[in-house]
Amino acid sequence: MTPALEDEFAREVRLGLGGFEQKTLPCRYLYDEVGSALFEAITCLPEYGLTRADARILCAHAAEITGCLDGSVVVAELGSGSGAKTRPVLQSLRQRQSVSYFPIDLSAAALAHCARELAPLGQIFPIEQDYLGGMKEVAARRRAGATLLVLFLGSTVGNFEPAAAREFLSALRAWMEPGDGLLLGTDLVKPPERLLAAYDDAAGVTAAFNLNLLARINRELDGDFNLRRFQHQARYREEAQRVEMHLRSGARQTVRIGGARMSVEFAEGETILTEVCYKFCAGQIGDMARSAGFRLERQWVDEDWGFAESLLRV
Ligand code: AVJ
Repeated sequence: MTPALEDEFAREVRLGLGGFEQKTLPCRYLYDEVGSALFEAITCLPEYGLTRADARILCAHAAEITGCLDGSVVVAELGSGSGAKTRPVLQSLRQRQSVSYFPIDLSAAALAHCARELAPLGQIFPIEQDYLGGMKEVAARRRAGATLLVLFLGSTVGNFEPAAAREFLSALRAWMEPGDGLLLGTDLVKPPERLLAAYDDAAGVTAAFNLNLLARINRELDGDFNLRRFQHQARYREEAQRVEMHLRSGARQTVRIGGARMSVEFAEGETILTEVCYKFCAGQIGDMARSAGFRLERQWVDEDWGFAESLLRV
């Protein structure tokens, strides 16, 4: 990481682990190179049907989705990953026009991967930025007169608290124009056993993904977390409709993090909250859309897993 980003990581670690309340770390730090590779592995797990459901809907309905938008369309995507899910959307657009695609990602490796995969389908303009910074750039560079289709897939919107999700979608909308579309992927509420299995798989990949956050603090901030003294834990809070990922301290212990100039005390059983994953009812998405200045135009649901793709319009 650049020194500035490293400072920010240190600051957020100090903020999240330094107080007296529930300890917490921002989930975006789960995705360093190791974490991103582990997440890719999660998407292949039998227990984690989310990514396959997302891809199934896009594959089955790409023509309908792009058919909702008229005129010439340019595509942007928030968090492109490898671009595998996006392929059918670009393919269906290519049958009527030339394709311009702006993948936005903080990871240069992810952008390179997706540019390599999708280059045969059209012109790719990778943007190495956070989501809103990238949208600002798309707004400046999009072809005049074209309709913008923004893809926000994978239920990443579920990692925001509800108020923050509305704020984020409003900020996104501010970089869009009337007639533009936002395709929003959201995981739906399902039985707790299924959700818990999806976030605590038998092979322990999700546990490794979560624990890697402590390993990353050791690597980048000179921490001395003993990973054997922490355990991955997934909880489902039905009333809040959210899964939580925690790291639970198996003993009373003190951890020193040199790069954040701090020592952290853990009681036995105390946890660090590392991620919240909100689950939705199909009917809630229209309300969320409206409160952010969109209207819900169409929705496609995968009934096997319980996942919705919603086309929102400005
Ligand atoms: C890609 C962030 C949406 O919340 O389900 C997978 C991340 N965390 N397993 C999700 C994740 C644990 C995933 N998102």
